[in-house]
Order: sequence, then structure tokens, then C-alpha cells
Amino acid sequence: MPRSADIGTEDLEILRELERKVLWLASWTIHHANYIRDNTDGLKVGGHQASSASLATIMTALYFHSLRPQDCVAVKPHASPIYHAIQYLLGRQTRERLEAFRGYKGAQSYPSRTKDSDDVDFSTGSVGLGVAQTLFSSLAQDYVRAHGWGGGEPEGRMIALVGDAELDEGNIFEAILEGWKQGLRNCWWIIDYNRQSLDAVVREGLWARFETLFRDFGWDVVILKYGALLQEAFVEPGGDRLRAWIDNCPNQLYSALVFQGGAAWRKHLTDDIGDAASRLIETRSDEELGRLMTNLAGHDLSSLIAAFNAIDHDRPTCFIAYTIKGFGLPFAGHKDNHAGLMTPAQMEAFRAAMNVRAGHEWDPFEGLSIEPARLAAFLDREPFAQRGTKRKARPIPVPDELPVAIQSVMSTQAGFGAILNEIGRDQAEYAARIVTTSPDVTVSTNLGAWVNRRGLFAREAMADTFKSERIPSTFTWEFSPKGQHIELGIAEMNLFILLSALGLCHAVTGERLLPIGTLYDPFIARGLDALNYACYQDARFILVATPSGVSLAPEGGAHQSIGTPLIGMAQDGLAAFEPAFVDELAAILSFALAYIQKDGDDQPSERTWLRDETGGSIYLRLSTRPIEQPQRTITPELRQGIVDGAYWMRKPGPNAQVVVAYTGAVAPEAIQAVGLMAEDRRDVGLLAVTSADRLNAGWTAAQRARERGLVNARSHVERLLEEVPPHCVIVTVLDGHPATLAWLGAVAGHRVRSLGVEHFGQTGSIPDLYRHYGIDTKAIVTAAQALTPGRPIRHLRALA
Ligand SMILES: Cc1ncc(C[n+]2csc(CCOP(=O)(O)OP(=O)(O)O)c2C)c(N)n1
Ligand SMILES: [Mg+2]
Repeated sequence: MPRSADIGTEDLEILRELERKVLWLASWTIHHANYIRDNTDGLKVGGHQASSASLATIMTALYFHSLRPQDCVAVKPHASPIYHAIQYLLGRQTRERLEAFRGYKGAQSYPSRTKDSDDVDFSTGSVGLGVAQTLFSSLAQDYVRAHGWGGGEPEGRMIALVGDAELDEGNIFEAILEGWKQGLRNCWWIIDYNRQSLDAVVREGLWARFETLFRDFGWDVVILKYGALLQEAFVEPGGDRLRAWIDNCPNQLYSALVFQGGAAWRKHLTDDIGDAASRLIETRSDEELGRLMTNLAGHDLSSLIAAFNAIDHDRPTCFIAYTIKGFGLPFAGHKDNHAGLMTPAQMEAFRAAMNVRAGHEWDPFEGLSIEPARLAAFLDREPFAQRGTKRKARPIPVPDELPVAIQSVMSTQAGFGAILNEIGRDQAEYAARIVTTSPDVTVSTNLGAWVNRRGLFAREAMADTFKSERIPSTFTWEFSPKGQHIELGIAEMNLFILLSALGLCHAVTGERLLPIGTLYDPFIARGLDALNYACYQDARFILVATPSGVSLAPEGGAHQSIGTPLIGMAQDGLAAFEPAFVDELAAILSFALAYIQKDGDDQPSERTWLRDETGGSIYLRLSTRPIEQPQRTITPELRQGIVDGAYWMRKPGPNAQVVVAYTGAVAPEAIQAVGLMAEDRRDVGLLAVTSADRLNAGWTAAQRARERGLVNARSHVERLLEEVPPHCVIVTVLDGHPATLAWLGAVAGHRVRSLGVEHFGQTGSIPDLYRHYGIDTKAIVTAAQALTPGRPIRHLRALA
């Protein structure tokens, strides 16, 4: 039973009115979008109405009572109308945006950090990911605190409002396991246990599985099943039978009775427990009986508030709150209600029941029995209303050059390890703000030296037993609150969601981190939706994916990646690079550390047409293939070319017949091919492409700018190719899908032959595999010969 001290009766009365108002405004927003706004495309709102109603009470209790300014919430995707309605009442959402719900620049269908104007903490939409985001955000908050940042501000709770069907998503369980390992705190998951998903009613007894599971992983579980009315009825004569009846009622039947209403409840209850609970049933009208039987705790403000107030610790807590999908609306409980919309006639009846006059539908306090001034005063003094606007963290200065000792033969992966090792020595602030993480591939992605210097993070120190036992080992595995590497289990989903959380620390905690995550390139696919999710909500991080392609030759097809360069190009918010040499990598990394901190306006640079002032995240596709490193100084011009996406390794002459454009680890083949062709083809050029993504993006943007009348707009790749004569052919080559560079020919109208990998790999040596896929020197020269007039290329015969 709720304790009377949990909330005063006056406040409870106000909250009940606000709950009605929230449900009304959310329903009206949906109705307006479908029936009132000019909606000629025939696209009706999907699963918002019933799904929103399910959470109306819980969100009222949270936002108007229990949340504190420092708390952050991931709202179940389909509860977005409730969220926007609450923000509207708090004065943080406009009527215009509500009227444009799901329309152009209107309030978003699913809460969006970047697109909504009403202070969304975490985006949601792809079910399960927002839930895990709260877990990793609490870990990120712990990391920030343990490092002495976030000075004195109270710790926030990271709260997820979870649809029960969201728990079908595997990423949730991966996250729970990781949370247990990392000593999760300050995290609440409130499960909207309406026992309905999109298509169906969920299996019986699922709550009991959830309960054991959460408890097994160290969570407190609070089951919120019966509201105050039901609890009172249980102490009436026959109340225990009523309780047993509810507990044994199958989900399907309960839902059906909710939909059918009072008379149906009466019939079933009378048939089943009429002998023992006759008074309980008979003294209530149909309407009262209906209200009693749907009085689940998830729709009972006093029960919810008592439960939230009762939490006086920081242990992770899972609330299983029984609710009814569509509560308070005509299709409550119906199994087909997911995309249910009230008809205009039903809406009219609802409007009348809510005392809302026609033409006053958007008035915040219309039809409520409490005077507006009192309601406004209540809202003003609610703790959550005291929350300021989004936090901003100052940028951390980053050096223009990152020192690294380059060996004559080296891979980009080894170079990455060497650069991080050097950063590990650096006392500068940026080095302290770097946090690395990896899903069990820390050592195999060359982060070992960095971790030796900076240590692993844990809230509680833990010594490396091998070290204390004096057993020789290359790596020190010491955990402490000062450590700067977060070691994860293998689940790549967790890597991306942790990067999403670390990469939003500047907004969530006001403290900026510089997150770097490493994984094997092919396994990006395993966490791709989470990567997309992180980018969608504008989290900032550097992703280092290595090894990649078929160049990890003997590892075979299961570890090779083919399509990742195309992911790098297509993923919004992620600038992809694939350097061939370590000096390029160093230039890109220093650019990257600054780029992930940029938050300027949307205007592209007039030099490259890239959105470099807007910033974003970075993806580096690296390789384990050791290759000969060029002996050169990186001039400012060369550095710029590397960062812009390409530079001439060998500029083609005015009569050039062939240009070889390469990316990444196949550099030696490209260089050799150009050398071998030089005697038989004129003015051969060699283009080093460090970022097909940035080249392509700049080109597209410059074309668009020209179409808008900015006739002088030129992108980097257009400038690079403008002097290449029209008859010249371009042979492109990379260890990845050939489409990555195939578009180069369209820039200035050159014929292109694009070489790359299209099929699952083999095991073998690098020469075996490069030959097999046609990305070796011979394939490059053969392609060039086939497309250019002139005598046969003599050196071709000598190639194996
Ligand atoms: C990854 C993903 N798969 C599928 C969907 C489509 N979808 C949206 S909501 C939903 C199920 C909703 O059930 P639940 O989470 O219980 O929320 P309720 O509608 O009951 O409130 C599905 C399958 C999605 N949004 N994301
Ligand atoms: Mg559900």
C-alpha cells in the first residue's frame, strides 16, 4: 500500500488531472496528424495511440513527480506523443510542432535527441537499443566521476521506459551481462508490462522469467501489479479469491475482458468465483467493476510514486509494471490495437468525456477541475522543471601532429598501436580524456601498449595476479578507478552502445571524453544497428576496425570483410578513412580527435564542401599487412590532402593514359603496377585515396551547390581530377568492394575499371588471395592494358 507520506492528497489530485491531460494531448496530437492536418499522402499514424496510453500514468508519475533534474530517460519509441505532451505542459514543446507531429520538422514519431526540440535525453526507435543506452550511460557516468570530473553535481539515474516486447531483443541481455561485470549502478528499467507486442499477446508467465533473470544479474526487481483499488478489494470478503483469479487469468483472456468491459468481467467473475466473492462483485456497478479490474499498478499513480520513492539505494532496479495497452481508450486491451486509431466519432466522445470544448483542444489546462494557476504553480515547482537546457562541454585542445616512430615496414594496425603508445606517454589533457574500449580484442587490435601505460578502468582497484606472482607477461592487466580502458566482453552491440554513451558524455554529464573503440572490421556487421543508432543520436567517437579485408589472408573467409568500405560511405554521421601508411594515419588521428568535438553549424566548407565544422564520428579501417613505408615529410599540403580524402602520390602528366587510384593495404601493388607500366603508357598517375567517403560526400555536395547557383563550387576530388585528360582511364583498386571507388569515373567523365573483392574469401597467403580476387599488380596492369591503346605492357609477362 502506498504510504501516505509519499505524496500529499492535493498533489495526487493534481497529478491525476495531469495524467488525464497528458493522455488527452497525446491522443489529440495523433488524431490531429491523421484527421485534421492536411494529410494527403494517406500515411496513417502507426502504433502510437494504444502504446502511448500504456505509459501515460508511469510517465506522469516520473516527469511530474519523481524525476530529478540530473536524471536521464530513454522513452519507449511509441510513447513519443506522451513525451511531447508532457514537455508541452512543461512549456518546452510548441503547439506548432505538436500540430506537425510526424510531419516535416514537427515533433518526431520516435523521440530524437537531434531532431526534437524538447530536450530528449536519448533517441529511441530501434527497440532495445535505447534501453541498453541507459545502462551504458550509467557506466559512462561512473567513469567520469571516478576520474574526478563532473565536480560536485549529483549523480543522475539513467532510466529506460521499456516495452515488454523490447526484452525479446538480444542486445538487452548482452547489456545486462556486461552491466553485471562492470558493477552497474544508478540504472532503472521500468518495464511497461502490458503483455502485448505489435502483433500479439505475449506468453504466459514471462514476468517470472524476467524477475529471475534480473535478480540473477544483481538487479533489484520490484513487481508493480495491483493498484490501490485492487489492494483494497483484496481485503474484502472473497478478496483472496479475486486475487488468485487475477493471478491465474491467462493474458489473452485478461486483455479480451479489458476490451469488453464491465459486463464481461461480471459474467466471468460470477461464473468462476461468484460463490466466494459475491458481495465484492455485486456491490459494484459494471463501470466500477471495470475500473477495479483494470486498476493495475502501472495505472495507479499512488502505487507508482510509492514504489519510486521507496528506492533509497543506487543498485540497478527493474520495475515490472503491469499496464494495459490502450488504457483509457476504446480499444484498450484489444490484441489488434497496436496500430489502432480512434475514429472521429470515438474522438468526439473522448473529447466530451475529457471536458474539452471544441476549439480548445490544445489549451493546456482545458477541462480540468483544478484552476490553471494552481496547476501552473505545481508544474513550476516540480524538480524536473528546474532542469536547465542541454549541457555543453568545452572542447579539449588536440595537437596538430601526433608523434610516432615509423619503422620501414609496418602495418597501419601496428602504427595505430605505436601512436597510442606515444599518446600514453603524453601528460597533456587530451591524453587524459581519451577512453578506449574493445570487445575482447584489446591486444589483438594493438591497444596493449596503451593499456599497459594507462591501465584498465574499474570502480574498484584490482591487481594483476600474474604481475604480483611475478609471472612474465607482455601485458599488465591492472584495474583501477583511474584506468582509461574499458574492457568489454565479445558482444559488439555492447561496444557500439558503450561508444554511444561515452560519446554523449559531453551532453549528458557536461564532461567531454574522447572515446576510441577497436574491433575486427568484419564484426562491425554484428553491431551495425547499434552503430547506426549511436550515429543517429550524434554520439562522438573514433572507431578503429582492424584487421580488414582479405589481407588478413590465412585467417580466412570468416574473418574477412568485403562491404565495410561501403558502410563507411553510407553511414551518416561517420567519416570513414582507410589509410595505407602510418604517417597518413597519424595525420588522420589528430584530425579525428578534433573532428569528434566539433559542433558548429550545418554549413559545408567552401573548400571541400564537407561538413567539417559540424563534426561527427570517425571510422578507421586498418590492416595487419606490413608494408614498406614512404620516407617523406608530411607537408601541410599533403596533410590536407590526406584528411580531405586523396592526394597525388604521382601526379599524372598532361597526356596521361592511365591513373591508378588505390585505397589502403594494396598500396604496394598499386605502386608497383604504376612503375611497371611507365615504359609502355604515357604519364601514368597514382592517386592515393585515404577516404572514399569524404571524397564522395564533398563531390555530391559541390554538385548540389552548383545546381543551386554557386557556380564556382568545387570539391577536392574535382580539383584533383580536373587536369586528367579525358581519354585517360582510371583503374581503381582496394581490398574491399569495388563499388567503393567505381564512381570516380563519373567525376570528370573518365572510363573506370574498378578492382576489388566481391566474394567470400579463402585462406591463403596475401599473394595467393590478391591473385585470386584480382587485386594484385598483375590484375592492375592487365586492366590498364585492356583499356588503353598502345603496345602490350612488356613487364606484364614477367608477373606471376
Ligand atoms: C529493432 C526493431 N524491430 C522492430 C520494430 C517494430 N516495432 C515497433 S514497436 C514493436 C513492438 C512493440 O511492443 P512493446 O515493446 O511491448 O511495446 P507496446 O507496443 O506494447 O507498448 C515492434 C516490433 C522496431 N521498432 N525496432
Ligand atoms: Mg507491450
